[in-house]
Amino acid sequence: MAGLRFLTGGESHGKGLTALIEGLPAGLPLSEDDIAGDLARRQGGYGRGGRMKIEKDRAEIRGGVRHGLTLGSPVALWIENLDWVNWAEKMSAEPVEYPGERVTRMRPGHADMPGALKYGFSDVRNVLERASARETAARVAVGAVAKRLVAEFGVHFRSHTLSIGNVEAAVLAELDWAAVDASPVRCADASASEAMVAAIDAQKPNGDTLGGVVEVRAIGAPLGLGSHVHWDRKLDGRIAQAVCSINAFKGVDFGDGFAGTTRPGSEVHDVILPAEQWQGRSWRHGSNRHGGIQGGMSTGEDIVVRGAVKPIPTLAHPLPSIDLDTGEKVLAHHERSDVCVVPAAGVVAEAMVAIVIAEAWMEKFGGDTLESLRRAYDLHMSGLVPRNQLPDG
Ligand code: EPS
Repeated sequence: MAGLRFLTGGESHGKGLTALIEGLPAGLPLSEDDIAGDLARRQGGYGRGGRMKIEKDRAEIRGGVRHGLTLGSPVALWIENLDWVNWAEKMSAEPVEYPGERVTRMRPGHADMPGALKYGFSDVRNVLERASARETAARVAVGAVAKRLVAEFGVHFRSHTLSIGNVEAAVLAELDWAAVDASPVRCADASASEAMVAAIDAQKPNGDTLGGVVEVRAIGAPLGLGSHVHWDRKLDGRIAQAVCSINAFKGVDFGDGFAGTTRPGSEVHDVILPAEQWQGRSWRHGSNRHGGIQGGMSTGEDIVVRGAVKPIPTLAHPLPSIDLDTGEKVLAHHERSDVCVVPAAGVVAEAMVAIVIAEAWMEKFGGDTLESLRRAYDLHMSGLVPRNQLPDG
């Protein structure tokens, strides 16, 4: 089924991150600058730790593009870890004399415990290096490529922060995306933004961390991505999987989602009303409580996805845990860490939603070239009209 797929490789303090994207059409304009902006957005956000002062993420295109256009072959990306020089011995691929202290004090809430036991490691570092959210830099690079593809058809993506800790943004009828970009926590509500910064500051001396909720919108996706016919073709199911796969994400909902469960159906479902020409049709939903997906298919409305981000589990004041070697009670391992990653998590979620939309796009419109994709897209769009307006209708 995969119309587009990708893999990433690399550890947090290894030499760098690799991403390989398979299934892009030939002829798509693509440059490293198309990827740079999102990588920089992911690195920002109030509440990050010392690592982001070291890294200056930039994706190098190492394959699949010639003279600014994709070739239809896999696009290979490389992001260097600038911190690698400080870890060259500890993270060496070759055997070394001093591999560094082993990590054995497993962090509650991290991949440490299940990972070390499942893979039979005596050093938790063998798990935590790959489980680290550093890997999300590679996903954001892939997401930028996915965005570049669907941008050819006018689709774009936004994200913002809805809450951090117990500070919630006001529900705004119109979101000011410039205000989101200007906010250190990527929140459109200026007073909530200030309160979120204060909440993060308040946790720092406690050595504690904060989670929150982010929202992603895919704007301009046409009706008909995904399908109702099989569980694994449903667009909402696929987006949920992709967003939940991001480090620290614990929940996903669409449109009114969980909030809609407290109201009767008549107050939840979006009525379909006559409208001035909209996407070729003379009707449109009166609201978008469904979040742009019905029956596993996009409806043409904005796709609205929210993700719950737990407070990250690396605490400067560590929680009680167990030592992997001895089984005795200890305090969990702590290195340098972030207080809050919610603003960055929104950028990562945006990338994952873009990847699923681009995947579904390639399945629906297929094609080896951007031009053939365009033809299939135009044909599809011309059919989304009342039956009596079809040539043989
Ligand atoms: C992370 C711990 C921190 C974060 C890291 C994820 O890294 P370090 O241990 O080097 O201080 O900064 O995130 C990134 C490196 C990144 O690029 O987002 C963890 O344990 O998950």
